[in-house]
Amino acid sequence: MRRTLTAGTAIALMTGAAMWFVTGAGAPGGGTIEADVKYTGAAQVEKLKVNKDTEKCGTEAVIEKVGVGGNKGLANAVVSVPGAKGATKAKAVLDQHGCKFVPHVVVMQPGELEIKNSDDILHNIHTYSTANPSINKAQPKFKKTMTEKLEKPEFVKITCDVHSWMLGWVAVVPGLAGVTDKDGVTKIENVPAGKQKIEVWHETLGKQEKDVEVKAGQVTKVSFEMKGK
Ligand SMILES: [Cu+2]
Repeated sequence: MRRTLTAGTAIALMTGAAMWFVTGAGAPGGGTIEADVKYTGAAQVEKLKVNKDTEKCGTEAVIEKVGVGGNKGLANAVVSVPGAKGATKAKAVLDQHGCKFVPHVVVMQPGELEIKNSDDILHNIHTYSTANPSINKAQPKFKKTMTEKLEKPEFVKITCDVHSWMLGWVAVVPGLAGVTDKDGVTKIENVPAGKQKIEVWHETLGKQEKDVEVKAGQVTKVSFEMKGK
C-alpha cells in the first residue's frame, strides 16, 4: 500500500513538473508565441565560383534564396508582433564573416545596428532603402565595427560591392520579432496578452499575417504556409 502511494505521488509530481514547464515558458504578464512557417515549394540554392579573396571567402559561394529544412520548414522568415512594442532593446549585430552576412537576416527595433567586419579584408556596406537613408560605405579591414542608424520600419536589402554574391537583409520592425531557424521555427517571448497581429515576411516569398489571442503565461502556436511560386 505504501509503495502504491509513493508511486502515485511520484506521478503527480512529474505531471506537475511538466505542466509548470509549459505554463512557465512565458514571462509574467505576457505569453510566448511559437511560430512555425512552412513552404510548399522546393528550396532554391545558387552556387557561384569565387575567385577573389579566396583565403577568406573560400572558392564557392552558396546563396540560399529559399532555405527549406525539416518538415518543409522555411528558414530565414521574419515573424513579428507589431503591436508588442519595445521589450527588447539589445543592439542588433550584423557580421561580415567568410564573405557572408551573418546572420543572413538580422532583426532589429528601429535604432542602431552594429556592423562588424571579422574578415580582415575590405568589405563595403550598401543598403537599398526607401524609408531609411541608403548607406554606401567602405569598411576596410582595420575598421572592425561601424554603427549605423535605421530608424524607420522597413526590410532593407544589404549587399557588398566588393563581393557581388554577398547578400543580407536587415528587418527593422517596430515590435517584438524573431527569425525562423533552419526548420522554420521561432519563439517570441514576453508578448503582451490579448489580441495580437502576427506578421511573417520572407525575402522572396512576401508577407502574410494572422490574428492570434495571446494568453499570459502560455504558449500560443501559430502556423503559416508560404506558397511556392
Ligand atoms: Cu564584401
